[in-house]
Amino acid sequence: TPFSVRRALLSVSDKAGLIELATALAKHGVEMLSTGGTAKAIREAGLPVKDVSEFTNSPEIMDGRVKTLHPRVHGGILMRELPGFEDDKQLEQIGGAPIDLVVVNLYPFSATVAKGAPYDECVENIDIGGPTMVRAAAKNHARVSVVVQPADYAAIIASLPAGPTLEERKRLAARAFSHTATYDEGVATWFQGQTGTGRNGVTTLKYGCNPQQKPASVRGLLSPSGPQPMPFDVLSGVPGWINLLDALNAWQLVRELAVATGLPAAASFKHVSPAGAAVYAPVSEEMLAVYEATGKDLSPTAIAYLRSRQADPLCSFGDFVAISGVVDLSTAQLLKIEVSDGIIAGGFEPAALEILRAKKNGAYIVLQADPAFEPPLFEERTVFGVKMVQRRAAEAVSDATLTNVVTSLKELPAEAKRDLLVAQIAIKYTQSNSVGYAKDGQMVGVGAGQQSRVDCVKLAGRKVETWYLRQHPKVRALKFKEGVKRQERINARVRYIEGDMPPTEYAMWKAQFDEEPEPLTLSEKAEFMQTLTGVSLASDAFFPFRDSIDVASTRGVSYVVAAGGSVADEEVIAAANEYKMAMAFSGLRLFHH
Ligand code: 93A
Repeated sequence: TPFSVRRALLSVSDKAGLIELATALAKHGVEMLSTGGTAKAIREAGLPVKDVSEFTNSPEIMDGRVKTLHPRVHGGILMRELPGFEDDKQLEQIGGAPIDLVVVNLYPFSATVAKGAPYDECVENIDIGGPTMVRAAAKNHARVSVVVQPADYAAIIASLPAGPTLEERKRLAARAFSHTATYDEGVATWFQGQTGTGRNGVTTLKYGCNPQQKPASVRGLLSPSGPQPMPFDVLSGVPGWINLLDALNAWQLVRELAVATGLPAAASFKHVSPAGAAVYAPVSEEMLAVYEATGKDLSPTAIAYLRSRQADPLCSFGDFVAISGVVDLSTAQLLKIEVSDGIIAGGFEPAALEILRAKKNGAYIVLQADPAFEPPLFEERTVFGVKMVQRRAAEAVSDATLTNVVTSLKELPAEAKRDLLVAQIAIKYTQSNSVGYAKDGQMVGVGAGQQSRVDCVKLAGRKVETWYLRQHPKVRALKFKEGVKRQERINARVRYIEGDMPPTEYAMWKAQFDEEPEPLTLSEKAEFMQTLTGVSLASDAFFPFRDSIDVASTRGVSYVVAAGGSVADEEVIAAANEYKMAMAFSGLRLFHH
């Protein structure tokens, strides 16, 4: 039911379109009440208007801080004209009169902040009276229309003299509450930045996903109990967007891995997927030599990181590191020589922190995670103007995912269980599709972000092959010239193993050695790969065909965990049986984006 508009209250900071609206209201005999500047503008246009101070019989005071905050205004807006209510009588008793249309737009708080105004000016631009009227009018949309932006004036003009219908008033009310909610969010966020420091404040990022995506920032969530802290403090450096995505994913990974295994855990991230991840396990002298880490004093945490970095040291170049516990001196010394972007950890020994802070001339990013932090159960993000909300993947990967062994071979030895857990937890934080191979508590091949499952299995399998062939006697025997740098040696070994260098590249490669190395032949590689066994493979969803199992069989896979639930399950189980693999169906899909 449309109501005829008897009385309107206009109080606008943005005066655009005001006179057109006031002209139409005047033409339809609507009485206009207005505040200082708005009244002045209407009056100057030669239209009749009553000052709110006259309506309330109470002057605007305190430089306009109190102008509409009066029972005659709020009674006039909130008054119900319904049977059984005596609101009209009560309004009359206080000398008020019904207001049917409220046209308000608020002090430009965000624009004031954006132009870099001083603190006091920002505070002065927090509108109090405006939102109060807007909320009151929106609440009483059964009778009152509320307009918060010039864009809606035309529709109001068109609706006169009856005024907007109930349906329209509801839409206007929804718009009004969205308006005040975002307005208050702007104020709350500003205060978060003013009053909070570190994880309790707003952190400006180096830039967003790309250098041209500026400005960029992060902050904890606003909540009914106040701004929430972020899960980390920045101890050194200025993180960028991707650094933080790496850090937040990597931290979750190592945290879950340490809980699941009871061991120190580490991860080495690149582009929001792990290049490697590992828990502590003893390393042989032979492996230390392959990893060029002989003769170092390595703590369990340092070994966990060494193993996470050495899964795929080519990919880990410039990584973001996560350590589940406290970074000790041994780990920091290991990191000192690696090209790396930053680290997140549960803590830092002072001497370790000093080393890390000095890295990259002080640009190395050091984040201290709060081990006790728990995120809310629901998470949201915006993509292309769409807000997406979901329950987060809160369920921990546990032994329970390994109880439904579907193959003829039923036994999963303790080491296999550990490796299957490590692999599942690693791919839980890997961009999908993903699969991961693990051995001895170490990821030895992670395949991320492929659209087909078998491509993941192949990609990660190629990494497993490279990792394992680095242990081949011919690779270990490569004698580099003096002065060839660490990363160059790493890359050169990988290219030697891959064996697909075009002539120009080969000439440059060869120049790194005193003597031209003999090639590593296909048959030598195949023969060596035969000796790899006991590898565990985890998939973030079911296998849609047996092809993935066929590929996995060439990389020493003995144990598999996948979600299961494909129409091809029987065929996949049969394939696993042919290769004498033990395979569990976890029933848990682990897609991650
Ligand atoms: O300072 S206030 O919070 N106190 C008030 O009582 C009040 N009433 C309206 N600000 C108040 N307003 C705001 O004044 C409106 O939201 C609008 O943005 C502005 C219009 O003032 P003027 O008509 O003097 O230009």
